[in-house]
Order: sequence, then C-alpha cells, then structure tokens
Amino acid sequence: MLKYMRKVFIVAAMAFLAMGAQAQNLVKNGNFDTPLNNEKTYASIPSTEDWFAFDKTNGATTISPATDDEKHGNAVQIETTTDNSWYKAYLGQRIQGAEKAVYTLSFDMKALTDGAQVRFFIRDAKNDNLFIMREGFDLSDESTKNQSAAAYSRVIKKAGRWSKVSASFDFSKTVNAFASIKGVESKGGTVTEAPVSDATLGDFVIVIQLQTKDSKALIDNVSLTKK
Ligand SMILES: [Ca+2]
Repeated sequence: MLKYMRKVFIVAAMAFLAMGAQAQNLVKNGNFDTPLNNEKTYASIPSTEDWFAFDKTNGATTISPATDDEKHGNAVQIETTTDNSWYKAYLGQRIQGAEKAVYTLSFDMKALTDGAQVRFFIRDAKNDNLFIMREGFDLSDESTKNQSAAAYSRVIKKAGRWSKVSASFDFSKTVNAFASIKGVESKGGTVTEAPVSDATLGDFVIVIQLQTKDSKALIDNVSLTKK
C-alpha cells in the first residue's frame, strides 16, 4: 500500500512539474474549442476579452468559424476579396495583463490558397497608433527600413497543409507607427520608440490578418507565451 502511495505521489509531482514548466498562454480559447462567434463583427475594438472579428471592409473580408481534420477540430477561416490594410479586417483578441518581457506569438496556419500572406502584430487596445515592438528591431538599421517595427508578415507558398507561424515581441517597448520606417519618413514623419506604459501592458489586442486579396486560410492554436 505504502509503495503504491509513493508511486501515486511521484506521478502527481511529475505532472505538477510538467505543468509549471509550460509557459502560461495569455490567449483565451486559443484552440477555438469554443467556436468563434462572428454573428456580429466590430468596426471598433469591443470590450470583450474573447475572440472577435474586426471588419471595416463591409464584408470584403470574412472571418468565420470552421472545422478541419480531427487533430485541429474547430479553427477560424479568414477569406479576403480585396487587399487588406492593417486597420481594416482581422481576427483579434483583447488581453489584459502582460509583463515587461519578450513574448512569442504563435499559431498554426493552413493556407487554402497558394501564397496566402499572413500579418500579425500587437496594438494598444485604446490608442490606434501604439504598438508593441518586434523583438530586436533596430529603428536605425538601414537593412530593415522597408519593414514595420510593429508587424511580422509570412507567406505560406503551398496551400493544403498546416504549418506553425511564430515570432517574438518585446513588451518593454512600443512604437508610434505601423508603416515601415521608410514609409513614415517619406511622409515627413518619424517612427519613435518608447518604453511601454502600464496602460498598454494592461490592455492590448493581438491581431492576425490576411494581407492580399483572394486569399483564404485557417488559423488555430494561437498562443502568446513568455519567451
Ligand atoms: Ca482547434
């Protein structure tokens, strides 16, 4: 009996350790076990802390619940019929509370059209022009002047299979513009880096969207975890 008890205790302790080692996912319902509710789409960020479909394209982009193979089950399908600007249409979730640390945003994606281009970033929930900065992004680096300091973009060449997309964000820093450094400067502006505020850390939105027209993809297993 004692021997059995000891065995149970060891198994329980190991399970506990395994749980502790796994970084906490700040995204709720990242696997869409509860299907996305898209009965209503939003043209401004809602107060909900659940997934939401943001749409300022009058339906040119649709974001809807979908199901795939047994492994993935519920997912979300994004379909575009027009090119998409960063502020127009996206799958979003409002999150309240991160630390001043580097976090990795990760998700599974299955392109349903060849060359589907996904873009993802993290913005302040209230300020339209305040973004968490990409990890390691250097505003003065000439080689990345054509890139956004806020957003990552990936092209999935071949349709039909799942792949993992991930990149890291530095939650100690924000930038005041979405466009590329060169793009902002060509209009006489400046991209400025600033330390993150408690307001941003306590209320931000993760954004996942397709960039180009006539693209379709499934998204699943979204996580935001400390690196
Ligand atoms: Ca799923």
